[in-house]
Amino acid sequence: MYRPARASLNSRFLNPYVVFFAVVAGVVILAVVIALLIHFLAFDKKSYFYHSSFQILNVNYSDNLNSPATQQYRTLSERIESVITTTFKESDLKNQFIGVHVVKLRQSGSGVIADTVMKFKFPRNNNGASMKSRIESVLRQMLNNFGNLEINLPTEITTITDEDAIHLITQECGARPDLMTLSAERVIGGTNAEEGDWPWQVSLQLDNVHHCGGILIGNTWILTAAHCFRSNSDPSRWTVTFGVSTTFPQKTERVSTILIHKDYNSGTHENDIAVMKLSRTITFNKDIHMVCLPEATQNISPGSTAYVTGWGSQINGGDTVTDLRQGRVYIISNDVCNAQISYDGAVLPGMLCAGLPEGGVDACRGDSGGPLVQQDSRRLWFLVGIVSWGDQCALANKPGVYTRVTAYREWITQQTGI
Ligand code: 4AZ
Repeated sequence: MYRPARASLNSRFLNPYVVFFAVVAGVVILAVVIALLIHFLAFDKKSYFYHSSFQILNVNYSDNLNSPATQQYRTLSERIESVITTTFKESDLKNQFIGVHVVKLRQSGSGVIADTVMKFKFPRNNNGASMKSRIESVLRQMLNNFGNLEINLPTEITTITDEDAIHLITQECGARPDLMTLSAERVIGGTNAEEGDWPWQVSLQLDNVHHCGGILIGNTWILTAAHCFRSNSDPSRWTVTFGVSTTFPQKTERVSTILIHKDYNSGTHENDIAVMKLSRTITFNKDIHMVCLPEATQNISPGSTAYVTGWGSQINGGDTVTDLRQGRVYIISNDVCNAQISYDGAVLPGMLCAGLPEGGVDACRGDSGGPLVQQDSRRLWFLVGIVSWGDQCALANKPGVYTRVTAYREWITQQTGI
């Protein structure tokens, strides 16, 4: 018997599977649209920075608080940072608070003022002024909660731009702008660096060709190795480039003076240290700023992590590279480094070893004069070594040997005033 076609069409339309999938697809599309709307209206967060100065009443200012390298500076800044962090983490702004950093401790009468930068994340549509007053109100509640610090609360906090925050942070030594995010540490060990990762690293160029690494330690001073000048020490033939690429540098500066340690010994590698003065003062930015120098007494613990960076060759006897590379190594005690299978007594007290027991990550030719750095408990970067020498590169039991910066701390001050 003949059946009209419509009937079969009808039955296909009413197929429960088709209806089900159509409904599911519709719900999914609606959910995605609603989720995107909620995301952009409520959850698309932006970072906001605030500047605030806290007066510490029960700590007397002393010269020990002049430099972030001293234990007193570190301890006091850590206490202030920790009290402020705890306060926000226990408040209703706990999900918005990202971090706080003491950018400077300064003298006020006989007491101390701590200048801080605080970072928060709020949805974009939030009212900035109301957030500022919520932050101020949380700070006011902190009054009873300062432990053994007696703090005069700031009457006001100031909203600052991202640029102002970066400026405040990068005026300080060793402070990369990422230090307030609690992000996981980058996994590195023989990989390319990104712009701003090692902002104190410079390339020292002889007749415009990369020759050695160097380290920005002030706005006119570069620290490096004495052996970089064995072929030539005429400042007019040297330039300094900044940024991760030596082919497209962010900045190039001329050199006015080269000061080489007068007792540098090319046979023993002793006193392998020199400083260069730049012809002009450098304006720091997020990608170009100075590292911290440790105190002469700072203890460098064997086994602790350090990073070495440079444009040196990737294999023994190879060419230097044009994009900055970074490697993670561990500090090795002079005793271990002087073992017979290692350097058999050639590592002198003014030197420091770092590497991996099995080799594989190391400085090499062209890295000389560059930095070996470590992070302190406040995540500030300190220079502990200057790439100096080694038996080839990355061999097992033949770690890199560095000039021990703590041993030359006085010498650096005598030459540069830093
Ligand atoms: C060099 O030739 C050199 N593996 C620098 C560092 C090391 C070896 C050689 C350390 O400048």
